[in-house]
Amino acid sequence: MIVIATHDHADFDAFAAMVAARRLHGGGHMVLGRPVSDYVHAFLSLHKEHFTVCKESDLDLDQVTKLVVVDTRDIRRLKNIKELVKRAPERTFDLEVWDHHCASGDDLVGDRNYVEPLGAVTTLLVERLRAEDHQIPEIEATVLALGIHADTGSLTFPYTTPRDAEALSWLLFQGANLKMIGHYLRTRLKPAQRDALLAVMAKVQVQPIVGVEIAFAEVQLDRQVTGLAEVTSEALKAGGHDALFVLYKVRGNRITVIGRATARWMDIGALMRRLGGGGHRGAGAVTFKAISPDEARGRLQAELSREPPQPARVSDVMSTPVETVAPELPLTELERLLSELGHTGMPVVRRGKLVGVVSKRDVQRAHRRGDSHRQVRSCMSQNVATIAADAPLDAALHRMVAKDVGRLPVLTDGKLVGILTRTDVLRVLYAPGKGE
Ligand SMILES: [Mn+2]
Repeated sequence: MIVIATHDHADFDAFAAMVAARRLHGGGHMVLGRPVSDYVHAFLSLHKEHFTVCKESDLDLDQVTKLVVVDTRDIRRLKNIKELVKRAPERTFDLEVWDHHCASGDDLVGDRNYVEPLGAVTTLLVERLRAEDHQIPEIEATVLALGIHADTGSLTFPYTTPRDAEALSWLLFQGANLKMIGHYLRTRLKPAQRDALLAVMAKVQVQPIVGVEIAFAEVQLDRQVTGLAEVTSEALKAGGHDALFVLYKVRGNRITVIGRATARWMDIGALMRRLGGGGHRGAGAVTFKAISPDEARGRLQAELSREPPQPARVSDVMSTPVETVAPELPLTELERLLSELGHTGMPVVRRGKLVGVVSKRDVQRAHRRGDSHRQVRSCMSQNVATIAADAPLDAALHRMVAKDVGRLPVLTDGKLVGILTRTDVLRVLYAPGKGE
């Protein structure tokens, strides 16, 4: 008897990997611990005939000849097969592990271990199905595609690999149903979650901390609502904040703080662990007992100021020292200088003070007007958008887009200390794992 299992709270990647393992092995009992994610639950209740699942207690464990564990190998996440895990060290069955997570201190080691850092573990199993020339029925191809979509954010999360995209493409060739994929990927809030979302949105206050804007909300709920993590992410998405912390007060004096961040310079999980909770980089939570909202907020604020967010700053990225020109420089000289330095524009400085910016385009315009014999000051822009050296890079990016300029002179105490160009910003935006 083959048993296929995954971690508790199975998500689509976990479930899809089980379905793929079942096909690879030509059958098997899929063990699914309760609860599973809402989306997997909704999918399963409609597709019961296709995917029979069971509990460990339904099985005669002495009959197990092979155990396939997918999407985790961390023993602590396998409580739903704790008897089999207990037998693993002196097992009489074959053990196969498929995973895409980093090693933890408490890992199962199988007879065969397929572990690669892909966006979705389903990808790894799909590659094997493809290599073995399996034909996948439409419903199964749809589940497998959902697994890859779910764990890669539809191929947009930073750790997505070209192999995830290739596996997804193969599943479409196999007939994965896009209408059904779209249906199960859409976030659908339950009425109680919608009410909570409205309450959060109404209470959001944005507070600048070390120059970045972090949003807070304090919400009183009249009953227990499940899925507040989802509510918090929807509020973050709708508000467009870098990070959002919601203090949910339910009954008595329990307060659950849920944090979510889109900015990579915030590590919500680390912050929540310091407060006694948990989570990962983008999301985390902590529950306080016997505490007032003011106290809870105070602890959160204290922790935030003890280890403040570290966004990239203008001074980390700007070009310095900066080459400048005087307003009296003839345009012909400026042109020569620009092409020699390979710049498309330069700040104009008189007696140490920034008085304008002049660009190649300004010079070309002067040419067309027949003004090329004149000086820099005749065609420079005087109303110059600038940025402070300690401003977050994000603020500089917004200013560049809002003013539609390609360079921002960087000032400290009114003194020109550098220049930030589109090229500087793009270099950071395209760098893996850095910046915003
Ligand atoms: Mn996964």
